[in-house]
Amino acid sequence: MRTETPPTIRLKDYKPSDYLIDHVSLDVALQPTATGVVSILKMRPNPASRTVNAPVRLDGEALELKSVAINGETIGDNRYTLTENQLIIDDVPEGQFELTIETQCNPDANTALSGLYRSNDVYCTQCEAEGFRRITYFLDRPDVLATYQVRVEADRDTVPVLLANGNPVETGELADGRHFAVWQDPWPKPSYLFALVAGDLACVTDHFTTVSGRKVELRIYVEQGKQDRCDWAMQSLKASMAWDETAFGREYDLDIFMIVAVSDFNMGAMENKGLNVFNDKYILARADTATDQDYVNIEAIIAHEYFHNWTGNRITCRDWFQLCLKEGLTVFRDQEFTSDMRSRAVKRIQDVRTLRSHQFPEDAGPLAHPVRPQSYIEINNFYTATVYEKGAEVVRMFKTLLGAEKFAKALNIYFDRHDGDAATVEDFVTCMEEASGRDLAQFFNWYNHAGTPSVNTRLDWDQAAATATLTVSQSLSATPGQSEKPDMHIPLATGLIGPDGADMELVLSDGQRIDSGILELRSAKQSWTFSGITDRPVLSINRGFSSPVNLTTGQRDEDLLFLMANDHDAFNRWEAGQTLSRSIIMSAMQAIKDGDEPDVIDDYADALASVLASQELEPAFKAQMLALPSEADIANMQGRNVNPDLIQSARDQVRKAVGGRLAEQLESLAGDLPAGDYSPSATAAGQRALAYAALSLLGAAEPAKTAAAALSRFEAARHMSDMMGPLNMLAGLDVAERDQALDMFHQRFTDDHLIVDKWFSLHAMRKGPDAAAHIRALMQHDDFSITRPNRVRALIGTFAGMNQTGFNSASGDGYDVLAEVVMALDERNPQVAARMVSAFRSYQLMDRVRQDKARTALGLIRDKQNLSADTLEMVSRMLD
Ligand code: B3K
Ligand code: ZN
Repeated sequence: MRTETPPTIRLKDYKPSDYLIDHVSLDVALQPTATGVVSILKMRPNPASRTVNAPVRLDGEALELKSVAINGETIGDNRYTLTENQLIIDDVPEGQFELTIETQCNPDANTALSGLYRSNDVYCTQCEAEGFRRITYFLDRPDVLATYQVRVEADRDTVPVLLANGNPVETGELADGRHFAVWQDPWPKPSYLFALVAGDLACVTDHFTTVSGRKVELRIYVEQGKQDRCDWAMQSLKASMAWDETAFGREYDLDIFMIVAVSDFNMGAMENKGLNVFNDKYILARADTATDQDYVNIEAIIAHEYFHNWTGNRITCRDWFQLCLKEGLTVFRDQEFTSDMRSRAVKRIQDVRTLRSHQFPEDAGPLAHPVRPQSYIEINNFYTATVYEKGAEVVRMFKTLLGAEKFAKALNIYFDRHDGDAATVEDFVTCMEEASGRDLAQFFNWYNHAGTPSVNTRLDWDQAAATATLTVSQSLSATPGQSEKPDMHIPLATGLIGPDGADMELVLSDGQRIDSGILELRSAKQSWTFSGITDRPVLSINRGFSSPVNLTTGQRDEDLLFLMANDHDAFNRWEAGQTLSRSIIMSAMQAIKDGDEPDVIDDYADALASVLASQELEPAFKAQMLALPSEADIANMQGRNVNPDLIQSARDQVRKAVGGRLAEQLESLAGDLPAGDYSPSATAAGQRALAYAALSLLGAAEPAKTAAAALSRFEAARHMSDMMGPLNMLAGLDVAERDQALDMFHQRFTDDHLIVDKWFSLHAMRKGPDAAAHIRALMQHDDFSITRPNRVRALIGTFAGMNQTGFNSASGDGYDVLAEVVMALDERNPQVAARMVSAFRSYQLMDRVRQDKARTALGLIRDKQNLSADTLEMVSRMLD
């Protein structure tokens, strides 16, 4: 057990730094186990600080201090104090001064992959959030912005490529087979955006000419031999640069933009100024190695990191509590980009699926926290679905409330006013208020209050008076640390649909027209009475998922079927299908429990059949209509005393019934693949998505027959998407073809680490009580390695995050496997361990037996010797 409790950092305690650093000159002499760093800091007291003659307190971690000099004069160790994580210099000259610090660090010993580390012989850095302090002593906080000049030096033969942020200024040869490169970044930046990469990397180049005619060199660095897998990434980068100019008026600002792909990385990617570092999973793609989903992810993540150049880098965060300021806004921007590049309706559906599967469970359990948290122990634990995805929803709600024009105006004010600043959420909201002239104080609750609001509606039609009264109420349950909840300001995009399928005009009884269709719910209960409603209206509310709420309309099946067929809002057509199928699954659960016959699904299947037959609807949308709510979604809806086995049986039963009823139509769709060579286009990918959604339902209906067909399709496949379609289907079935296909897949791609990851993920989806034992066996496989984050995420992350019955097995085996992995990982890489342990976040939904087993597993982790602050914080929040 730990003895000391790590300190809690609070937003209300924020104070400006006592000192500023205007310029950093860094000299890094790379050696695998003893890298020397000389840092020269041009410092001065911060005029915004109230403390005079304060000591200089620099952050540092896992560093060996060699020397300290002030204005060129070395000072003795009597002039400074060295603690485990600070270098404190009490007495510094007044005004400006220059501090020179010489340190040494050990990249090879850095298994945490934070700071400077080496993996596969490539030196790489990761500094967000607090990794720079593992490279040198520094004011490692985002509100200290400096320009940087970086000289990197290494062995010429083994480390030919030397990269850092900014523009290249000089390279040269040195004695003893060493060489160097100097980079200059003219844009002041916080230390978390620092990056350095060095190694034997291959490079693919291109260029982009910005709107004002600046020619920017583009480079993507990858492992030698992987150059032919960079085309899509390069194309996506150029598309992102062009889109940010037209959609947001943002131009790139350096002579060169570089991306480096590395295979061991704690996260997806990182937006370091001018030198983005990526998990190679989100760069490398070729038709025979990457799926449609990989192509989509690459396009979106390249865009996301590129967009950070403005939302995050040019305007950064004052402190880490403001993380959503850059992340929520940048996710919103990448969502808009994908919507413009692909199908807006399908993108919205997918984003809401992600929100429901990742953010809603977080908001409903012990890890719930506001979009802007008020305290943390380890900030890396707050790179969450709430900060990112709900943060993006909050930005989207601004757009809904303000309208596109005023929203654009607000963002322009934000970019103009705060360029070069370390800003706050308040700064951002002020821009929204100024552009719209609205008071958004109540809306601000979305930043401060955790939890997903519940919204209930009721529509009363008075035929005689030709009016319809819509009554909407809201409530928000208590979340950890927040027992009192205010009324939220909830924009609801609403329509009343007439029998002809067209929207009726929304005219309030006082004559006011609501042309935008946006109703603003601001109190616990509100009513709107619409006049001129001569026919019975069907309510379509929260269109486009205008607010991230749990909605209950209590609509009857006929109305949901009507919406599925008629709503012009594509999102709500899909949503009606989800609501209906969820209630069918829930009744099937009840029927199984009672030993009854399950509900008849004819109407629902007929509605799906007409969706599939439609000439207007795009295939990608139809594929979404075919996918039932996930087992986890049903569990979240149920809210307590969950038995995942029952959910799975009921859901499988419904899928079987639907698959059986639609078999003929599904057969034909499953065979309808795009002709010709592989294209990652949205159209081709959509057609494949539909074919494989159809195949998957057929697999539920007729497993034996479909499995045999799927195996042949797998063998005949000419690219990775056509391989993974049948494989995904087979992975969920208990048939011999599954094992045959998986074995062939592994044999064929043994040398390709990204594809071996896919193989592990497929195995992790094995359903039922033996799943945990299967995971244990795979952890003994030669290809499994606990030191490779992608591998751990592929096997353990998929198992704990996606395999409901396997992970939540009543025996507790699934929980035990995760606990063991977390404890083993924690010693090497606390960030990844803490991330993995969050898979326990919904254990309180489970029945008593499972809850107890999960609590025991969490307790075991908490009591482990020397547990990191990262994991301890997560486990404690879940056990509280
Ligand atoms: N900003 C990084 C995430 C850093 C995570 C640090 N634990 C990637 C991104 O959001 O774009
Ligand atoms: Zn981001």
